[in-house]
Amino acid sequence: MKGQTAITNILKAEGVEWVTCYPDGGTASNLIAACADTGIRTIQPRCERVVVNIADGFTRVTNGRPNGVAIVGGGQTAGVAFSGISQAFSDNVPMLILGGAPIRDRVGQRQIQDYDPIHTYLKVTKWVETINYAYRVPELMRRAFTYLRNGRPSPVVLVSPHDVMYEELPDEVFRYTPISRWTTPGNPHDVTVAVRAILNAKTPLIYAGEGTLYAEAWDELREFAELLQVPVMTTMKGKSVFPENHPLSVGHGGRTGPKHAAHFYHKADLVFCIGASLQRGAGADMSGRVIIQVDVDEYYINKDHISDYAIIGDAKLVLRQVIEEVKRQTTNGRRNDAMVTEIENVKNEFLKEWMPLLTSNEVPINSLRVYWDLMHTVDVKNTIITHEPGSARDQLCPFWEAITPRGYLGWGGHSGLGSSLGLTMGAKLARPKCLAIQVTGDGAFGYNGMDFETSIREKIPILTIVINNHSISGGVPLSGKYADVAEALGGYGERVEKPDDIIPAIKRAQKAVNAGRSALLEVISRPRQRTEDMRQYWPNMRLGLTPPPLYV
Ligand SMILES: Cc1ncc(C[n+]2csc(CCOP(=O)(O)OP(=O)(O)O)c2C)c(N)n1
Ligand SMILES: [Mg+2]
Repeated sequence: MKGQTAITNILKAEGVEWVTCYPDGGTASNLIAACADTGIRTIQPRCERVVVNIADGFTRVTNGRPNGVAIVGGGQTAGVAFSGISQAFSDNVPMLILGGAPIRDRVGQRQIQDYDPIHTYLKVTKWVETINYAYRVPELMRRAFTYLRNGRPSPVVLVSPHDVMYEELPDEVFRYTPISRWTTPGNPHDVTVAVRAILNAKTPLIYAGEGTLYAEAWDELREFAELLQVPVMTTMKGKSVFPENHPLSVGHGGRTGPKHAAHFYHKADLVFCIGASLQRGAGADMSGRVIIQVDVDEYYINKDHISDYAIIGDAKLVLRQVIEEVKRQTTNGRRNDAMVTEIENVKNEFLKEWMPLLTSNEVPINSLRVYWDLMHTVDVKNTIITHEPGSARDQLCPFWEAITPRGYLGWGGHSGLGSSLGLTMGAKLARPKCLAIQVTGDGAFGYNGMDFETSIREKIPILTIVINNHSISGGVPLSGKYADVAEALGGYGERVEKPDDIIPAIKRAQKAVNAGRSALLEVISRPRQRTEDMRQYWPNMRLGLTPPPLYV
């Protein structure tokens, strides 16, 4: 058996039905051919970064079950893939990247396209290794999937020199059994003292991050919150793990967030953080409160904040323990109906305050109106929405009510402009029956806009909404007719210039997507000044969450 066949046989055994890829005339090209021979679908975008982004989006939406797999080459192609990989690393995405490496007998001789894969990827992966002999394929793939399925989610890179692809390995060496996911509960003592602390707190807040999604712990989270009637705030990446129409939801906190998030965040004397990094900068700063931190390992414990209590373990198992312990220390939890009313009141205040903008008839169109109309036109339950960094994210997030796990896809440890098109395609592949939507600015669309064609060619129909304000966040003036671009690439394109046309246009676009054709709505929006953005559009500036830096 050839090295390349051993790799694709293992992918097949691990339940991989398709890979994203880009040929390089070397390792990647061989792997692509071997995938086809093994019956694994190959999806080919127009650049390696999108190769990574698609597999990344898929991995997030499946919570790594199964993991997405991206095939890229070495040398120059690795450079193009790098920003996608570093972003997946910054967001803890457990995806596999198979790449190229210099031919074995020329290592270190600066051959054409030479590069050092280990040092290139060392800082942006949980594990990177070279398959230096074909007979080592099962051993190293076994290790790769062990890292991918267990512990802290994170990308893994395995690179192979081209010659390993066609090197033979004896059939008797090829032994492979798919890798399990092993999880552990918390130390019972840590659970007991943490529950005692939360029961002693006056105004506790639950703060759930994306780790809770990866652990698929949404039912337990809800049961725990309801048992003590504690408000639940999520991180931006954790948004959707708790239904935002639930009476205990106070939305999310991140670079922006709704008023109710800010209100309960300010009030909290104790925060029960679960699967959240508490990284400074992007999320709400939790200093000054008693912190209980539940995480899959020690990495984020005592990192940017002091963890007064820590429970190391799988979020789902720990929450189950916490629920049982709360029941043991109380008689059937606690009620706090006044708090539920308080959440409802602040939520209503927030919406009242912003309603004039959400329903604005301004021309050029106010983008908040677009998000509001969108949310009230699509079937939110069967939608996955994501966005680009910048105004799209900061304006959409506080108002989009996520009600199903992964119905909203938060990302952006590295906030790389141009990532969401690939992420959206990956989300669609994970849930083909959902409407997958990407909201982007005109600047962001410039990064990977041509990959709209990939969604058409590869039959991954998605909806793209370009907020065209003819500028990069109010800066350098841009030009372009993006609806025309969509049509030229074979999709459905429509330019929307009047507020009353938003909903009919969304319906027409949805019809195209349902018929299998990607659609792009280009909404002509108001060119804005940055200062005005800050004051008028970024609610957290007004509501007192951590101020967002301008360009992130
Ligand atoms: C690769 C990359 N470069 C730069 C940035 C910083 N950045 C974030 S948003 C933004 C402006 C994007 O402009 P556009 O997509 O038109 O959105 P607008 O704010 O105009 O709606 C920039 C430059 C980034 N996040 N990623
Ligand atoms: Mg713009």
